[in-house]
Amino acid sequence: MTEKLQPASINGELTASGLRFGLLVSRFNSFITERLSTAAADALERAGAASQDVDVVHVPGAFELPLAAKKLAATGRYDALIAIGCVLRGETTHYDYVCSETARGLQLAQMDTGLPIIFCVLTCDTLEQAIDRAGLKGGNKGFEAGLAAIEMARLSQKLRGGQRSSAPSKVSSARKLRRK
Ligand code: INI
Repeated sequence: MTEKLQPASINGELTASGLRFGLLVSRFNSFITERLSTAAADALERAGAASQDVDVVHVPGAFELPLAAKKLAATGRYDALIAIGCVLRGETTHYDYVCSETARGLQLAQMDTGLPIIFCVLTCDTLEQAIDRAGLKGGNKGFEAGLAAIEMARLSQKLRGGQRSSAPSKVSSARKLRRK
């Protein structure tokens, strides 16, 4: 009988000690974006990041996030960036342009530079929906973005170095952090 195949598992651990992060925060709808930013920083801190290793950069609106992200990435100082914004649907098509260009620009910046850039831009029809995603009913998307930044930073380190591990899954590690 042949043994069952046991593939090697490559995971990014949720340990942030020694990693450097940049948070890009849009001032537009700051009532929401500041809550997301606080929760993202909380996730980084709980996972062991040090204050001196986390920078916060403000931009006017979500549309400005991609350029600022690309410039921060080019400094070579960071292991991951988190782009934080909140776009609320208005009565014109402005919303569609801001959403699509912000998402496209951030993905381009991430692919061009090879640095993980976490997409923490809420795109909502109403302020109520945004509030639910920034700390109330739906949890906080900023905290999730913080965890994603740590995981992608660690995974990128491994994929650069070709290391393998059988670390615990993302889900179990995330649960442990939330219990702290
Ligand atoms: N920017 C946002 O981050 N959220 C919005 O909801 C928004 N709306 O609704 O207009 C918004 N517009 C500003 C935009 O991001 C740019 O800052 C502006 O167009 C200048 O380039």
